Amino acid sequence: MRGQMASLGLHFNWDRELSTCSPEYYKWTQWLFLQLFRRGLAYQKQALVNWDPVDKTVLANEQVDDEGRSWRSGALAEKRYLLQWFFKITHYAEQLLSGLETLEWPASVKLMQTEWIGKSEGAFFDFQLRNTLEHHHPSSSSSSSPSSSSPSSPSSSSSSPLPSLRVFTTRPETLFGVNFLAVSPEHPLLLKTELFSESVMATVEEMRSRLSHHSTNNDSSSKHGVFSGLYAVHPFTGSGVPVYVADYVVSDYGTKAVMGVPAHDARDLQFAAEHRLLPVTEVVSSDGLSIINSYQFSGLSVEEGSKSIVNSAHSQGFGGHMTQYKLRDWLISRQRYWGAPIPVLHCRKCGVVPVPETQLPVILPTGVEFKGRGPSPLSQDEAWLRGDCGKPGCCARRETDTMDTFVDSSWYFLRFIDPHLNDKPFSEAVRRWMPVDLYVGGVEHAILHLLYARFITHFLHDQGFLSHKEPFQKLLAQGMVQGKTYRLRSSGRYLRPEEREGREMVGNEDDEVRVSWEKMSKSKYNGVDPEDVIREYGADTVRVFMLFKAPPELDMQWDTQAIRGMLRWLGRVWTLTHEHVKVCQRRGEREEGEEKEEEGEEGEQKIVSATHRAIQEVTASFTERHTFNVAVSELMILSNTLRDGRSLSGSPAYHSALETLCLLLAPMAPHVTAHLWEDLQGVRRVLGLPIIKGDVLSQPWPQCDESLPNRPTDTVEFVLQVNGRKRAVLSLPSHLVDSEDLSREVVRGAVGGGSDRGRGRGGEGDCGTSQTHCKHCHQMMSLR
Ligand code: ANZ
Repeated sequence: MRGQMASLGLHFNWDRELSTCSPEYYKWTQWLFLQLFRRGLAYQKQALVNWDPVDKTVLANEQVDDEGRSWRSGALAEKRYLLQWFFKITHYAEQLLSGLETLEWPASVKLMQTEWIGKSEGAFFDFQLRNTLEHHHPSSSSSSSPSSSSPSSPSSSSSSPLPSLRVFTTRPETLFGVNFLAVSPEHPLLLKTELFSESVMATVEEMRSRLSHHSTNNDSSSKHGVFSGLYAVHPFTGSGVPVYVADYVVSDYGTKAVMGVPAHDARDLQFAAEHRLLPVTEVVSSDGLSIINSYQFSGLSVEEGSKSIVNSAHSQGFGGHMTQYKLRDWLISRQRYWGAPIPVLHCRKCGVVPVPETQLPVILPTGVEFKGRGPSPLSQDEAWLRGDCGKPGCCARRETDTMDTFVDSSWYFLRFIDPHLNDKPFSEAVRRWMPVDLYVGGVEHAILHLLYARFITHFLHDQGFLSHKEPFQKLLAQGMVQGKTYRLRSSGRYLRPEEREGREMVGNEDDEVRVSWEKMSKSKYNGVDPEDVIREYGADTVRVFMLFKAPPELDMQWDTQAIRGMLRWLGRVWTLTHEHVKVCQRRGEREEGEEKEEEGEEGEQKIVSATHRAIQEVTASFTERHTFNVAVSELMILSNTLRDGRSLSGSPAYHSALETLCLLLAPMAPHVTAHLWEDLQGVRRVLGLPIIKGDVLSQPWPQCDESLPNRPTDTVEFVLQVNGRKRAVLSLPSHLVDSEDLSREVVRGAVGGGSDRGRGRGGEGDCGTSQTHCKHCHQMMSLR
């Protein structure tokens, strides 16, 4: 990969390279664990976790996608009970939420984090439980209901005082519509098995095992439940409502208990209908504005009523405000060889003992056997397992779980500042250099790496290690490069390149084959080896093509054909420059003083103002908007102006425009411009200009002359449709609206940067120079 980067002319400071799997690095990942452990933010608990049956390891919630699949193996995750290590990211829920406001991130990424943190403001109510086991024990069937009269007349003959049951609701105004309560099969109340009949406990067991074996995929149709035999007293009315154990109540949310309001909640209604729970009383008017059937609260608006009910419950001691977050603690245990070993010992006498900092790193054992199944490979190395907690007669064993590798990446950016420090995780200079000004990364990390890194940075800030709370001030979430895939409709099998031959002749898609654009991958045979394209078109063509093809935040469809257009454009810039150089050289030979005919003020003025517009636009594209495609199209406009004003070739204004073009293009096409710059320097003397020292990349950035006619800097988004289908959104300077330049630039974008002659559709015309008259492209364009 380094070789590929080098051939593209991408430069990194390799002195700062770090490897998160080297003991020199993970020593500090383990140090981070110990900091969290000391503050009670790293802890172990028995939990129902996501189990990846292919990778044979657990996964954090963030690592299971919407379909319930592992982010790594793609397998459907299962639920299992295991003793696991967690980081208490929930402690930072509010901070992580409010911190988002300070960040210059794409709104979509902020929204994803906001929803993942999932703040819900509501209330809790405590319902006193009554034991009516003897009197109201329903028949043993799990779908049975309490006798219809019993909910309104709970027994007062309970043998022992029972606790109250706390529910969490976001709709406190519906309190008077409650006609059952439901607890999750994991509710701690069910640990008091003496309160429940054997048949109830057997059904609960069944529910638990169903929950632990089904995939994490949420099956919304499951509403299994069993009447617990207990009743709860409505805190305001005193009437009794039956308490159910139901699997639609989630065990890791709220209080693991809900108040069922069938009139206003679809899940509750389905449950009530299945368990014949009546009556269903509406307590909010049909227009949703006011409260009805709720005693003294009837007639109040929903907002007022909701407040009064909570306040009244609060003053009477059975309710109050409550805020809940959907965010769960970060499960960091992995049963794999990769990742840093969790630095704790399990001592028979002393329990969990952290490894002292001085003994870090706890190095992964070597020579382990990888079986791909069974327990962690670390647990097979007896010698490694033996540890010493420091107490006499100790008998300790090392923790065999390793840390999720996302822990490594949640702080690496701090280490870059001084990656070879031996005695500290990161240098004091982080205070000066952090936060990262612009962080570029894929949007797939919106709720993974980007959330974890924020959490760790907030934590280190709170511990006084950092002066900033947020790691990445600005975020550019780049799109993906997609390649064309060819898939058999019948079996879904991807075709290899050699199998596709001939098929493209049949209009790219036929009865047997489906063609689409997908993320590049070896298994889909749609990857492109950068070295092949670089060899054929040159590094600069590939670089500028990639920047031009799509704004960085959009996916880009790789089309090798379209690169040719970019090669042609760079060729045009080359030709324009050399035409100018030749004119100057000829003049130099003829004799100085023999001035070239002046083209006139107007032509020159046009070139000067086009040059300054390009400076302004390209600078803004680079520094503010990151719209590199716009920067390239601006340079294309400048080159068009220079082509139209060729008669000025050899003049100082033309020279200065070419030099500026070179400087502006240099970060994108450093190799070509290095040559052009040198050639332009060669004729400076002829033009009576002083020679500039140094190569193109060591020159100062050109400055825009503000006094020249100002160009609007705003960009407008153009939706590009091809044959009625949205193909791209291009961000272009607003001054292009209604101009011929617009169609030229957009069409360039659509056909891949240039003058591909009649690609694909049988050569209907030339899209190179006069696109607006090109039949083929007109047909392709539809702007909104
Ligand atoms: C009564 C009610 C009436 C509710 C109504 C909703 C509508 P969010 O917004 O997602 O926070 N709930 C509370 N804890 C739950 C759990 N552990 N498992 C499943 N459901 C739970 O949702 C909050 C609502 O989800 C709460 O408000 C509660 O049902 C339910 F017309 O209480 B509600």
